[in-house]
Amino acid sequence: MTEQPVDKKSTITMKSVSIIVPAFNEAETITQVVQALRELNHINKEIIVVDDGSTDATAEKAHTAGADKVIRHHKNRGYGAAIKTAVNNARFDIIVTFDADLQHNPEDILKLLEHLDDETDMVVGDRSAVEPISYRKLGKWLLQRVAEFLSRERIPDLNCGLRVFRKSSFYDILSLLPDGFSFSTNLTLAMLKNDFTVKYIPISYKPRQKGVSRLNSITDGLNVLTLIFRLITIYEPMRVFLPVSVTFFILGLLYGVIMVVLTFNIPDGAVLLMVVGVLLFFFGLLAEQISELRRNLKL
Ligand SMILES: Nc1nc2c(ncn2[C@@H]2O[C@H](COP(=O)(O)OP(=O)(O)O)[C@@H](O)[C@H]2O)c(=O)[nH]1
Ligand SMILES: [Mg+2]
Repeated sequence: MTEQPVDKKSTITMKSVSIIVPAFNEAETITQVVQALRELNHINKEIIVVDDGSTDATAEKAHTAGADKVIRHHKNRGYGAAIKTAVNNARFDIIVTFDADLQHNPEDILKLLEHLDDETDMVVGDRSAVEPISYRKLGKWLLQRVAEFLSRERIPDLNCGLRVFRKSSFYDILSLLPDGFSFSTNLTLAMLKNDFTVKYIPISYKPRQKGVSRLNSITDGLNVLTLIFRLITIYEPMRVFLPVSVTFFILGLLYGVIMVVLTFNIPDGAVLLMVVGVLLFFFGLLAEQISELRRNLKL
């Protein structure tokens, strides 16, 4: 790596980074994004645009605008799949992900890079102070709370598209990363659960001016619920299974004791509740073993 840390400024100056721009039908904005990234000084960079099966001229425009690499997926494979393709084709160890819709400010990349020191594995843009209020916020808020519960850390912005990390840490957790939009959420959580250090730095964020967001409130709302379930079972099953199983068991026990006192009879319902409690506990243990194995074997 060509890093010569003389002073703060030159530490940034010498960094070589691969900037990845995942794009799906962003012909209206990709030219401006690539040009703005090209104008970014103080870093040695390559710009990789992944056109994820767009039906418009995204790839051609990215190429004309001067992207170093334009990689095309023949069909739409998802945000996460696009990042994976790009990382596999990246020249440098430091990876930056940057949205194709002009919502991010390229100068913020330098800000994030400044915080990617030897003790830090990933720096994530934090939009919490500047993001407009929307109906999407409820799902996001819920997901964020679950993520904080699972990681036992404060997470101001779980899934910002502007982030920097190292290829090496990325490959360490690759097996936990999905192909779709939940990629960003999983990347943050997988890093935290693997004891990598993640920092959050406030960035500016503009509303989308052209094109439409690919997130859909209903399907993505449902996806949030599946995602929460998936995250829990992957990362920390017992933290959910244990309280639920204990609740079932105690309810059954209380019901049983009350009925024995009142009728000298243990009702089937009480036994059932306790059995469910015990079974859930064993399911939790099993899930815990699988989660542990996945993490150790990087399955
Ligand atoms: N590779 C890939 N990128 C996508 C897809 N959908 C959206 N993107 C890109 O992901 C980034 C963020 O998407 P966007 O729809 O703006 O999401 P939002 O900013 O959370 O509303 C943009 O650069 C999009 O072009 C997709 O299906 N595949
Ligand atoms: Mg956007």
